[in-house]
Amino acid sequence: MTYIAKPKLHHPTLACNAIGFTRRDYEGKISTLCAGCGHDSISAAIIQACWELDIRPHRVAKLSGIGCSSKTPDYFLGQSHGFNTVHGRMPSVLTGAGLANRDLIYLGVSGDGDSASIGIGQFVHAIRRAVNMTYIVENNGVYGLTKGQFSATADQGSVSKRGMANSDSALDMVTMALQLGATYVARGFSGDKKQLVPLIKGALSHRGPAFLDIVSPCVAFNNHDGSTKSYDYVREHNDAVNRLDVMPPRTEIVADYAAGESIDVPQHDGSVLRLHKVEGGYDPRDRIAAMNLIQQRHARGEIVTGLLYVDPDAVDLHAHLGTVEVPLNSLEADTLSPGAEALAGINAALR
Ligand SMILES: Cc1ncc(C[n+]2csc(CCOP(=O)(O)OP(=O)(O)O)c2C)c(N)n1
Ligand code: SF4
Ligand SMILES: [Mg+2]
Repeated sequence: MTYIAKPKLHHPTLACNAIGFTRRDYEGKISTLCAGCGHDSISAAIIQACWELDIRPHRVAKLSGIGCSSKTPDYFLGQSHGFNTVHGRMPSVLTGAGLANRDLIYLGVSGDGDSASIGIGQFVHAIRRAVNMTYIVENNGVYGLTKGQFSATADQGSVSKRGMANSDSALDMVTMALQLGATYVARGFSGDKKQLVPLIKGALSHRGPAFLDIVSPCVAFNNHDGSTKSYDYVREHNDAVNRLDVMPPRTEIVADYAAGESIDVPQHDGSVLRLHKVEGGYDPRDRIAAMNLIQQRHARGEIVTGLLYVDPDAVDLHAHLGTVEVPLNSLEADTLSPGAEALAGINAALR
């Protein structure tokens, strides 16, 4: 694969975060995607979110499948762990890695083709099993890398670049994630960085399966009239239900809002998600209401964005399985092999 390394030099006055890193420390190689591709904006938002959260890059494991979207982990977090899997297989590799080493922050990056077609089974089971991860689908409604065929998320009736209408029903990954038990579900737009960065920060701070569907226009194959994933269409039909602030642990939480206009949702790591309501009365802690809202607005041709659902009491796969608190590779021989006496006890209990 060809790539262009970024020069390491940077301006000495660049701002540092609390652990002394500049934004440059969270960058990767120079992108080889088409100029204007939405996926590059998402990479920029991931870089900004990790910098703002003071995440140590070596604590992140970024995993992806195959596609333009799945290439993007090469363009951010160059000092993090990375695994570019086979097409559609990112979720199972991430599940295994997460079970082996619970100390890392898992970031899965995929495309609508990678996750909604060949990898649909993998996506379904990773969410259903409550794997602790941030799962991003960079959704452009086409297989960008293989020249723009409709993907399973392309809306019925939307028109291809060559003028053909899509006759198949669309699959909505947000509704699926809600039904499957994801405990943090959001939809964003690559063209709205102000909304996107907090959504990614919230997902990275969440313990449990966090799913983000990010509409990300493909300028080469799906940015024309008749497409429902073009910049113009999304800008005209974007209906944001809330605005999110993520306050890291140890931040003083001051009430700077009128009662009833915001909701604070504490997370396991001590951070707090503060949701400023845009839509009167919308409460993202109600899963059924979220599903209803998405379907109602979809029927009107609108794209609902924002934090659509969060479960304040989320638990993850480690909690379900009762796994040990430390990474498996740090377990000593006497823990892994407790001896003949302990084994005899276990056997006796099974008789
Ligand atoms: C097993 C297998 N089947 C098919 C392909 C061809 N292929 C490469 S990428 C891709 C789809 C990518 O679409 P998406 O995940 O939406 O990514 P995008 O390029 O749109 O970001 C396909 C079908 C492949 N690489 N491997
Ligand atoms: S083909 Fe589409 S998805 Fe791929 S890099 Fe170009 S604009 Fe982005
Ligand atoms: Mg795609």
